[in-house]
Amino acid sequence: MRDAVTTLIKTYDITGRYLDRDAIDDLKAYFSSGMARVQAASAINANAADVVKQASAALFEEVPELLRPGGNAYTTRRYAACLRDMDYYLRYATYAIVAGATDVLDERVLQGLRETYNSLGVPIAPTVRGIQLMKDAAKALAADAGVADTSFVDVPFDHMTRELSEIDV
Ligand SMILES: CCC1=C(C)/C(=C/C2=NC(=C\c3[nH]c(/C=C4\NC(=O)[C@H](C)[C@H]4CC)c(C)c3CCC(=O)O)/C(CCC(=O)O)=C2C)NC1=O
Repeated sequence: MRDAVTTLIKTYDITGRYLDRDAIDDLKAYFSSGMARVQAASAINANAADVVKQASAALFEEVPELLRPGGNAYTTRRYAACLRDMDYYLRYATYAIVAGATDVLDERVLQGLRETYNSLGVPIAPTVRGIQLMKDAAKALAADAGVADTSFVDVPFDHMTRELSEIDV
């Protein structure tokens, strides 16, 4: 599991190079956005339960058949599994925000996930929709916490969306 700094160092170490101007620019960007990353993650953490609750409620309103007999989130057990998955996506997104890298998502969340979902019949499109709804909520929370440019908050959510659905967002 790597963050923005260790990823950069690894890249340069492989070829035995000193950090060049590009690397220094990347490092400056990472460190200068550090407080904003921590602020955003902290605002999301403090409201995580609400984010999951509201995003899932909005998702089930948009796709009500998920909760009906035959739907993948039908039965208490599967409903709970769905909310738990949403919570995983949100929590790991906050780790990736702090790390400034999506490595943690590839390693801990996305590996084998599509296959698992496909074998259990968990539909990808509404899952992706749920992730995007949480992204909107997370951005709003970061903005409320005083983060001026919240575009970095998009990155982990869009990464999970892209990897899950293999489509461009
Ligand atoms: C930390 C990394 C991690 C992830 C991401 C993860 C996901 C994950 N979600 C699962 C199931 C599931 N995931 C869902 C999710 C949904 N169903 C829907 O209709 C909705 C679209 C969606 C919620 C938004 C459901 C319902 C199940 C249970 C499916 C079943 O057992 O039939 C399973 C199968 C095993 C289990 O039930 O626990 C895994 C491994 N597990 C992990 O350890």
